[in-house]
Amino acid sequence: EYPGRLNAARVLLDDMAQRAGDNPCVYTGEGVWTYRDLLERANRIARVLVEEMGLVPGNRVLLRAPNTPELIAAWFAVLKAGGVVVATMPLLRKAELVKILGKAQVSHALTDARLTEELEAARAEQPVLRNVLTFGPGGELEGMLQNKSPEFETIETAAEDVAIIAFTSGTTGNPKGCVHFHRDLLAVCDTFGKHILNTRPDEIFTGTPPLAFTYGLGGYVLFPMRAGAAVFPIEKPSPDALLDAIERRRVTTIFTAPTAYRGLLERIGEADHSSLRKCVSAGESLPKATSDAWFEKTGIRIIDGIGSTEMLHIFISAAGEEIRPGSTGKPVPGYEARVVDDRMSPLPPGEIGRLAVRGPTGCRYLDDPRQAEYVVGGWNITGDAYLIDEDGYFWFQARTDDMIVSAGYNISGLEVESALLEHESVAECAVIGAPDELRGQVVKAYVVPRAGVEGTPELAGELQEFVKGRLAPYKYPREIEFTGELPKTPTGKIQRFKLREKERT
Ligand code: 3SK
Repeated sequence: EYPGRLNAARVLLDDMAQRAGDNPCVYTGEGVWTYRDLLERANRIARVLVEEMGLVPGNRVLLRAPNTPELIAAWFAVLKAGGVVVATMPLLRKAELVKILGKAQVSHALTDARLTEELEAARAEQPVLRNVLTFGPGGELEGMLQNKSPEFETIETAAEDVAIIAFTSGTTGNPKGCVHFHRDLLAVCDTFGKHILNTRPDEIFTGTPPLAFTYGLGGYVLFPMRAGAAVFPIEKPSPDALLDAIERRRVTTIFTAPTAYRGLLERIGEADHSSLRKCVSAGESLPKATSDAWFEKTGIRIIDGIGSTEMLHIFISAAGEEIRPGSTGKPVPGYEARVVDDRMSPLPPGEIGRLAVRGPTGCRYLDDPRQAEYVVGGWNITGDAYLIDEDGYFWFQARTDDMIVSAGYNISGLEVESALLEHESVAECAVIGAPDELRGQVVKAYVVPRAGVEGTPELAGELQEFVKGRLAPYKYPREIEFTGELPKTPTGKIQRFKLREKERT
């Protein structure tokens, strides 16, 4: 239950700064911002948004930056000014940005000064974006903040006003905008944040997912700040950077994906990990072997969880003694989950079916007919196949759609195919997720070259660079196999499942 008038930024930042203004809040490269420092910075940015950029409540503001303290301040500034945050993965390319700008009707943008090129190119095609300001190193914002007052009265929004629109790539490459209200931002804190994480004010959070991915938003903003804890954002996430944060910054709580835990296994045993208390994993299913190996090296059981951008954050998980390695856990208090058949009837224990979930958050696609596929009879159908055991634990089986999940990133195979098909040497292609020990899956492209073109390693390298130039680089096909033809149905539909089966054998 939340009051009808609610601005999540007031609860997470203004109120916390009042109660614990001197507490560390955001660790920067050199020092630390207290809650009061972050509040004053967010207030100054809010003033720039309103007084210099003409922002009015309800305007959608695109944020484009790596995970930096400045991005966190900008995120709060937008909410405080009554705007709607549309955070984007920093590496998105022009074509991807054009779709988001149009779909969310983004009127304003704050972008890291190092990432302007693709955004300006997108803006040329999507003039709905009226006002862009750069921030971070070499940006325009810093100079404008000097003569702004550190006071700003947070706009009174309603609990059900839109706070963020989080984009997720659909299986077709046509991104879906997930709308979340101010109350939703608090609801995930008061479910997963409270019952599973049980955050204490002396914790320091860090992790690898971008803040634009709601998994990261929870880990760097929502959960720590609901509890008066601190965050150390990592600008260039990697296993090395994570290790450095653990050893040097003495972080207590990490949010990352199984790939990163596997990437650290070799070194975490020898590192000083004595500060670590909680390790959270999501984005892809956590195998028992990874969970056990991490426990052996650190003595810490990873908290696995499944969430979705549609649900905002994690809705099945377990912590402490409740953890059963290999299982995702049980519905987080506040959520209900079941496994259903195609007619939405619940299945008995041990039977595999579709995961259905409902609770205080849920899917609200922005103007998208796919809403009717995701929400059926009040239940959110996540696209995952699960079974429930006799003890009520949920066990992941597979994705039920064509989504590729690689190192925690959701990638649309069709979007990669579209990019490849723009290359003059590609006649046909099919992109699937191939099993991979480190990343869970890697993007693999089967390519039929045009007549007279030879499928050489050089061409494969050229195609990889070509895709990287069009899509966010994490989507490029790490593996390319040339073939004379693709498996098809009699009506000519590519049978991607046959390629997936081939990868498994
Ligand atoms: O992939 C997940 O499990 C996830 C977790 C939290 C928030 C968002 C997502 C997609």
